[in-house]
Amino acid sequence: MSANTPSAPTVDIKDLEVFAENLDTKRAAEVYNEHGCLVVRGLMKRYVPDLQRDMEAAAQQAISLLDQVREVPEGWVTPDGTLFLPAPPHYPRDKQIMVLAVNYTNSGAFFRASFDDRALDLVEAILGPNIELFMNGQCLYKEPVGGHPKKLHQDSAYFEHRYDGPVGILSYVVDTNLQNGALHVVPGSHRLGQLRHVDTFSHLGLDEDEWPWESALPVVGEAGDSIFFHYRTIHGSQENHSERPRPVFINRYRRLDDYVVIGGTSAANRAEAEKRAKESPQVKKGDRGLMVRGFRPYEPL
Ligand SMILES: O=C(O)CCC(=O)C(=O)O
Repeated sequence: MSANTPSAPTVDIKDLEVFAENLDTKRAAEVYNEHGCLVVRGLMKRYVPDLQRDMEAAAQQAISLLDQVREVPEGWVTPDGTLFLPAPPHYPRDKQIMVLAVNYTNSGAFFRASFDDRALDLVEAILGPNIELFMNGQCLYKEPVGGHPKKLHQDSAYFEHRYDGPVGILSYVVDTNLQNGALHVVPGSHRLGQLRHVDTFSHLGLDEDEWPWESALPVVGEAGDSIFFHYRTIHGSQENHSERPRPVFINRYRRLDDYVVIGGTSAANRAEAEKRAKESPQVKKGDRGLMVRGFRPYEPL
């Protein structure tokens, strides 16, 4: 650890936690604004059985397509769109699942979860009345017995926005703890601005000497618990050392006027994108997400 290593979080999980039953939306939004993260116990419980079924079907499908895999800079992609990383030596395969091809276009349960009323009441309290979906929904899947870590990072390293960026909601599909890869968050880190990221096993991540796991707070939770996080909030999760898969799904939302200004998946392509953005500042183009709240007035492109 370096002399500047951040200390362990002083915030306790109780400071971040509210319950979906009897949700006080205003207070929950205050917690999010203060800490850049918020845990809503039980918020997505009703979607879990269907999502678990869809994610398991997709995992089997992706594995059956491995003979048609294509190499990409981030790893390998099967024809259905599942991203694989190198597997540890003891795996029966040389590739392990990272991002599963389950999204709003192939899972009804995932799409329904994206416009859950209680979730959107909260997103509206954070972002205001007019809200669009950002991206198509994302499912991360840690295979059993050593499934990949996602190193600590800010999502803004991957998709920096002009304004406040997307609010992410990551939901557990199984009970998730320190053994199978609980999400870790660094409360308050949304105020640190954009931090320097380096290449890691799980793509862009923070330098582990500067941001060790001890600087983050693990969020142990049950299937259906949701973690809201600002796109600059540092977060990540360690390997799944249990005997069962550890899936999560992520819904992301943003204001209608917000848009990506710098994108990247590696230090090199992110640096290129930064250079391009400096040379010719980005403007909002046609990347409009589906509306989940409010109205989008006509605006010529
Ligand atoms: O699967 C996880 O726990 C981490 C997901 C994550 O950090 C991300 O997608 O940005």
